[in-house]
Amino acid sequence: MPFFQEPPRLGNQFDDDPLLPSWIARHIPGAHVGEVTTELHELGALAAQLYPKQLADRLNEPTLTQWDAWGNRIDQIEVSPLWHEAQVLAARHGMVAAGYEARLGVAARTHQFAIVHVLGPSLDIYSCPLAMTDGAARTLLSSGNRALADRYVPKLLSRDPAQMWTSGQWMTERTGGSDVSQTETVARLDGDQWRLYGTKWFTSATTAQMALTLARPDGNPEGSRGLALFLVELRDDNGRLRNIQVNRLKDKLGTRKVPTAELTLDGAPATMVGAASDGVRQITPMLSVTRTWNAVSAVSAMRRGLALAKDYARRRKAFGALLVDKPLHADTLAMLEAEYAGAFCLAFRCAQLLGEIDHSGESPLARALVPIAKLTTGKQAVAVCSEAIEACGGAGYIEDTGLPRILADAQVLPIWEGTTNVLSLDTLRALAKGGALEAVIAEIESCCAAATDAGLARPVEVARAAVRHAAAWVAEAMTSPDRLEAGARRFALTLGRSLELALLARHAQWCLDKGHGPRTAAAARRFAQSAVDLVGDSALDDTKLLA
Ligand code: MFK
Repeated sequence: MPFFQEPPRLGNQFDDDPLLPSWIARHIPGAHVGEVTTELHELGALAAQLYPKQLADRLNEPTLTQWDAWGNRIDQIEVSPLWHEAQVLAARHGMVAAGYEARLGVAARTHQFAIVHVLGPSLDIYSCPLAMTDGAARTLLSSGNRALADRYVPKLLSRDPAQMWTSGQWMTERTGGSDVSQTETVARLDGDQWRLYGTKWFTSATTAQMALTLARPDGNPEGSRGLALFLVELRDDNGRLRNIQVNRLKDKLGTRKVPTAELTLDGAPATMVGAASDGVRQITPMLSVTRTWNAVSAVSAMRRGLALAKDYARRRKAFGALLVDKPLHADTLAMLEAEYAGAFCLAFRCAQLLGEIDHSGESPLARALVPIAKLTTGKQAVAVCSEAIEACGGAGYIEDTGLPRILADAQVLPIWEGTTNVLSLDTLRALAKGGALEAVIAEIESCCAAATDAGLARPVEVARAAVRHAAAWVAEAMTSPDRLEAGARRFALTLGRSLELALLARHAQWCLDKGHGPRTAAAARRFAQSAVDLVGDSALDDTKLLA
């Protein structure tokens, strides 16, 4: 009988991972833990059922039809069958709406992102339009424009698939997606109607019904202050695009299910959301929300890779034993699990803080943690997903196993919504506002102080030492702008990894105290063995020689 390797299978994506149930038990108000746990268990089963569909749908990608048979410009985008199903599931399961429901108070965001974490990886990056939809709802609610919020937010937060709208976020132009001050799109008044003219270079999920975007009202000055924030309804009542042309769909390394397009706006009608300037500041609520989605999606991408790699290790025999029983393979999986656990704690802490922002506005801690969580987890997702497919050997590199897509999709996470370097600089900007570094240090210290078990002594020591070193470095580097900027990524990653370790140790202590077992403590100890303190001055002259 010839040998055929059994492929990895996906189990219930809630039950399989003890970390999420313990986090829910700790952070969801007691009266609701049972109902949320049941809901997540059912979604975990749904996620597993959808996995074979994802594999079967692998080669279906969005298509653009620009012309009909009679020469009319139609620019119709058709998405994959699983995307149609994802739209229905996302609405029904409240993947956006749950974050705004009052019954769980500030824990609504924990509930929402737990749903995203369990179900999201089975929806072929439908998380992208959902993230922007959530960001648009938060931005409209924060804008003070009551009429716009009343008109659009109920659609964005609907749980009815026939009523729910999604929103795009068009910030990237040919001039780039980082320095949006160079935005070339202009806004002109046509009677009472604003109209937008320009090219948007990277508009994700162009199937959305609306978008928030930046444009420069005629006569406004150069630079980002001269930009204003606009809302665009993409289609008229007949479903035709309103003075918008889809030039092409983007040919991307990953996220290939997402219909990302390049658009020409040729007088697209738009509504100004707030004042006629300072659009970047007005869109920042969107950035905080989508960056939190990015962090949670990074964690769920790691989880998906690990779930498959671990299942494979229990099915694959080599050198006389199952991989899971091979000490080196088990050691590698343990290291990945620890990275995942640290990232999970930081992303879900960020989700919790988003809940606090929703209720009482932005705090210095939340302002700093969002970019730190996004940049740290984005990098971890690529590293962990790369290791996860390597753990499946050659099969991990073969497209029709479906495994390579995990890595290709993860590669977008450190790029969109602000690259690692842009967010490292954003971290410095957040800290420059005052009070934020102190808040990060206090967060780490309070976690460390609570982690009293002797088995957590080393993680606590490593987290404290790393943040102390980072704080000392930044205080000294302040005197040299070039040195500060050059070291910003190492500094921000050190804060991110110290936070992860401290939050992990804190959660491990809770798990020990409340009968959730010693597994999280093991993750904290393993994480403490990895590089947490990445601060280290590199001579600027050496950098010049090398770069
Ligand atoms: C699963 C997840 C899926 C997500 C799907 C998303 C798909 C969409 C794809 C994309 O759109 S990718 C493009 C994404 N592009 C970005 O995320 C932008 C990256 N660049 C930055 O973040 C820059 O730092 C920024 C554009 C904000 C810099 O612009 P400016 O004009 O030089 O900003 P400036 O002058 O520093 O800040 C303007 C105001 O905003 C200031 O407030 P004040 O006017 O009151 O002083 C800042 O404090 C404030 N601000 C800036 N960044 C902020 C912020 N406030 C809060 N949070 C922030 N992050």
